[in-house]
Amino acid sequence: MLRALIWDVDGTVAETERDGHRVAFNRAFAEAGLPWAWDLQEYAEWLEVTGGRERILAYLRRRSDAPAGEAERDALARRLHRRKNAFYAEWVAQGIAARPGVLRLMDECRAEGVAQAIATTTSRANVEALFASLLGAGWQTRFAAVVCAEDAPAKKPDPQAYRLALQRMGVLPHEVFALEDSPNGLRAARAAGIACGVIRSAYFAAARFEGAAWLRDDLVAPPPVTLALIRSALSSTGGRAAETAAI
Ligand code: XBP
Ligand code: MG
Repeated sequence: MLRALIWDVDGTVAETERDGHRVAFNRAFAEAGLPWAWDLQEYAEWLEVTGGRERILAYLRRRSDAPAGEAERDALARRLHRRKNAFYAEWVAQGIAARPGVLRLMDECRAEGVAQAIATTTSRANVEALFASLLGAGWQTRFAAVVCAEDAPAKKPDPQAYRLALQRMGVLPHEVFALEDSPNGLRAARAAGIACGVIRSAYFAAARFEGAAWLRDDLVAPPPVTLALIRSALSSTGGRAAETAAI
């Protein structure tokens, strides 16, 4: 029985990476007087590192013009990441759209009493900004659990965020279904024993998604992703070894 739907955030709920996070990282670099900028292609490579602070730190370790000591690099990454999140919040405040079908599926969950949770590697402040913009001030009441970077420091593909969401909701892996857009996100859900459908996003359009319950370009192309469709995917996988099936 489907008791809960767990949402990934970036790329799944909204297309936030290309014009949101990426540009905000670049603004933080520029503000700090650093001659670094991630173009569309380079950002695709750095997106493999989940977590914005971790992404900056990995980049600093690679650059010869970054501080040589790990402690200084860590301090710089934290500083840049804080500023990056402030720039990201500014971007979200200008107005952002959910991906097609997301709000409809969230409403369907509410109407049918299916609990919802968030399991993301992104910072709490970014989740706050995004969902307040999409759903309004009382957005938290919609979710039985909101698991962010601060709650689950072991980032996807580690299953920590998903395991914590299960624990906080008091549900078992075979009773829930996850929605993701990235290979690391899919791996995290599967490692927690959760069946997972993938909605391709701009940055992972060509990625391979082995073990997805299904793989789609969006939630709306016929047949649209509804709770009935998710229930049928969950029962056909038994919530365990989900196989990729195009629907
Ligand atoms: C995607 C991420 C995040 C964002 C940046 O998270 O990897 O790191 O790119 O946000 P998800 P932060 O798909 O799990 O929602 O700077 O706050 O980490
Ligand atoms: Mg994602």
